[in-house]
Amino acid sequence: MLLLNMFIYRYILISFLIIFFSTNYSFSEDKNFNEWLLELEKEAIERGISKRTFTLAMENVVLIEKVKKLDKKQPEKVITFNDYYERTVNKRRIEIGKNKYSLHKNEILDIANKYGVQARFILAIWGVETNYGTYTGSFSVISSLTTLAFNGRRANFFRLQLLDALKILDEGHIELSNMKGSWAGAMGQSQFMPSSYLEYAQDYDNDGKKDIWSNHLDVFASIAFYLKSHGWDNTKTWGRQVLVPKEILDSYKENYSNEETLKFWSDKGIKNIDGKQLPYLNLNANLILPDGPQGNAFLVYNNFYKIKKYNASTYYALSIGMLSDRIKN
Ligand SMILES: [Ca+2]
Repeated sequence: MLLLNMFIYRYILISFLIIFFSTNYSFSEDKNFNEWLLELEKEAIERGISKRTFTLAMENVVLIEKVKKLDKKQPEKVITFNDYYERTVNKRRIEIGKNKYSLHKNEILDIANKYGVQARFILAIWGVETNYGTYTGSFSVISSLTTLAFNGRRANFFRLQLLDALKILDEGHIELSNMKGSWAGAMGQSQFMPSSYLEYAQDYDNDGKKDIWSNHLDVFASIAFYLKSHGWDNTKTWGRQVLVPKEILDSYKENYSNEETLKFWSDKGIKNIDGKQLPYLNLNANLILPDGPQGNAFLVYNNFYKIKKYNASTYYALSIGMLSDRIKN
């Protein structure tokens, strides 16, 4: 009788657990997942991550249904640059950017100077990535990355990111419960993936922690160091919006290489967006037509391609450049 009661209680308990976890967890994955975790643990320990950190991080890990869905989602339908720009660089974001500049002026100018990246670009990236640190993502980085590493479309990539995230925990920069990010593991106010964090995150205030989640000095320095490490030149800007004569638009793709200068384009009749002459300089400048000949036109310099190292989207890099101009003015 006692045995039967115990059996019933266990059955009830297991049913309860299945119902409780079923939103995030499929029990058919159970066996595979445990084997996978054992392998991961072995690799983590080989990489010098302590068993204690691994156990603490992974004991309550969950596979997140929402992350699986987002991973399978098709890319958004194609939008024009103007649509993207309206979403990304609205009036409010420009105003907040200017206010943040005033608020943090001395600190951000010190950081701009130390790393060699103009303050307005640091602010623009901070503004677009996380709305100046206010939308940093609320997913557990460890659970998101585990979900993507266990059965995502780019499992190998995310497995390495997960191992890097464990290393960050092991180094003590952030508590597990505060290690939050986007569904795909981009972390904190600068939205660094764990591998970028390990290479570029900075402890600017020297408190022993590279805190891109809640320390704005570390955030500014980390963004600046990322750009500088990719070859940023703070004696130059990113580029400019331009007016292009019809003959050039008609023949753009066939006739021009990507190695021309401002002088060259000025001679071809390209003007600044306000109708003024371009600076007559030997500065390399590439003509970019993000939506083809009918849309906006830009001449971009080397720094533009450094912004693309942060996020490979052309719309993104143009928006960062334009937001930085609006913050400056
Ligand atoms: Ca710090």
